[in-house]
Amino acid sequence: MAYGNLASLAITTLLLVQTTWIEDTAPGHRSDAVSSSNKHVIEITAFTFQPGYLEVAVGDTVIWINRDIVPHTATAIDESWNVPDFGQNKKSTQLVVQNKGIQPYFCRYHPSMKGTINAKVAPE
Ligand SMILES: [Cu+2]
Repeated sequence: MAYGNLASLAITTLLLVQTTWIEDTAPGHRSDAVSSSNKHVIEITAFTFQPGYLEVAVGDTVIWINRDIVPHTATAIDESWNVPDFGQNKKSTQLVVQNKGIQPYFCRYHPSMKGTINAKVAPE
């Protein structure tokens, strides 16, 4: 009986050690998970998307922030997606990238404003 209690105490201690070890390594796993669905910010200043070319992964979120005093849009040239009118210093509606491939876009109000998103499939 006494031996049995000792054995269960030893097992409990072992489990505690194992739990601690898992907690120590968990933050690394969490940051890996975050990096598989990144957020990207494109700022608009002086009628220019910055950066004008952005590589993302499918499932990533792209946020446009307008630093100009006039409204802009971000609209796929093939119309497959559209981030509608967003005013000064306002974050756009967040776009979650659904399609892979090179996706040129423009501003509906200022068609000379152009940018490109290149969406790749995220590695497993
Ligand atoms: Cu514009």
